[in-house]
Amino acid sequence: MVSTVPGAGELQPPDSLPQQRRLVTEIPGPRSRMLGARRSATVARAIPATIPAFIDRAGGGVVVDVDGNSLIDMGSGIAVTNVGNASPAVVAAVTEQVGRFTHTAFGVAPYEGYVAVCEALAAITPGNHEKRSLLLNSGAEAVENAVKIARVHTGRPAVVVVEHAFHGRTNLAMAMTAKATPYKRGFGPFAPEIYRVPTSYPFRDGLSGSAAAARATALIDSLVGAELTAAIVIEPIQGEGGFIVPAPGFLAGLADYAAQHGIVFIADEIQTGFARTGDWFAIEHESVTPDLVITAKGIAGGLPLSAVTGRAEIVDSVPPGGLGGTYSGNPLACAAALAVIEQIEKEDLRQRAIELGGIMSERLHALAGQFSEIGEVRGRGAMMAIELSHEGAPDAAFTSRVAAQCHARGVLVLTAGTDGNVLRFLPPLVMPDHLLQEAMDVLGESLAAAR
Ligand code: PLZ
Repeated sequence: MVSTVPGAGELQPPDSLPQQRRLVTEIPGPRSRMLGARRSATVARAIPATIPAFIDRAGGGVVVDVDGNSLIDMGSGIAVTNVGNASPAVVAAVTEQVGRFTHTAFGVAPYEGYVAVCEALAAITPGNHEKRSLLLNSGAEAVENAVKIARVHTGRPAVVVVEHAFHGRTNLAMAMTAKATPYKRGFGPFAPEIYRVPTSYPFRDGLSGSAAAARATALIDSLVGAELTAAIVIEPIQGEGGFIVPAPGFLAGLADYAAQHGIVFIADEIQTGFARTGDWFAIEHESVTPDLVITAKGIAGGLPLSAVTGRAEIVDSVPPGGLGGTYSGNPLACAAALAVIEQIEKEDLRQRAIELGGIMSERLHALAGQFSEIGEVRGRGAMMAIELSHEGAPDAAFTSRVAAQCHARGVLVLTAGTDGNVLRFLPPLVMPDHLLQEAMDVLGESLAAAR
């Protein structure tokens, strides 16, 4: 049996991890293959598996597997470890908290950390209005709670979402998610009163933001009725759907329509939040102030935490006892979140996201000149992607081959897109330049090898 848990005496700050790509075995190596066999014998096959290597430690811009291979991390655990994996500040905060108490249930016996996270969220989310927050465990759970709040506040049933949306895997969040396979097929019946309208996808629709917004709101009028609509829920840059950056003005158009009709405008910032795009939240780029902001992922550096933050009069329309959960706002996760927020400020990681984005944008555009398969380079800050096609049609098979080539060469990349033809890049914001440059070199080699 492979032991991957070091004794306490062996713990080293992840800063000491050499920031290098280094392959000492093929991937997966022998220890990962043994763990893979144990996994197959016991773990549900429905759980996704991007790479076959099992991780032993991670930090800065690398993940190191149980065979000693050091891979460049271009995924950040799906936009979670923005401040770096096992960031020393997060480790210290969680270690301090875990020795004091691990759980009381905030709804039973409250503690300061929860309140401090809500104060921080009020300070960093868009808008100077009076705000309230509640903390939950997962992104999907926060999405569900935002919808509950919007329905109570408006007394209306309908929830409007867009094409290519991803909002989670629980029943309501799944209904709000667009892609059938693998997220929805066979899992119905789905929660009712979810309506899907077209998004703004400039690469595919060529529409201006205002034209795309007019198309969407006309459909809300004709298919749903504004007076029956509780909420419009949208990712400011669509994540799993393919890093789709809407045309400027689209989000503002939807937000204006929502404001006119008393609809709660909800930004799902789960993948885009916490400095990922160069601002605290991606919607700031469009100067739109959502009524509610949903956060998760990057909020707590890998500890499970999510939140709904928004206008006090909307959130507080739900009476006491209406929202909650046993583990929601767990004290360890709160300690981590406070450390994350402080680190983003202290290390100016918003600026760092812009720098990393600059490097990726330059390198990806150069690759687009070499590889006709790259139809578009898009994204913002340290959230960049390429969409791959063959003769104008999405090429998922090529995309998977490129990802597999990257993995074999020691660069962990993620795919995305309703059509599976997007490669996305989400480096930890603490990744050194040289690793990002090397990851881009490897991407070039992988594109050539996958042809
Ligand atoms: N909203 C915008 O990106 C999670 C999902 C991966 P949970 N995205 C990664 C997978 O295979 O399930 C996500 C998101 C946006 C909601 C969610 C859901 O967040 O924490 O996974 O529930």
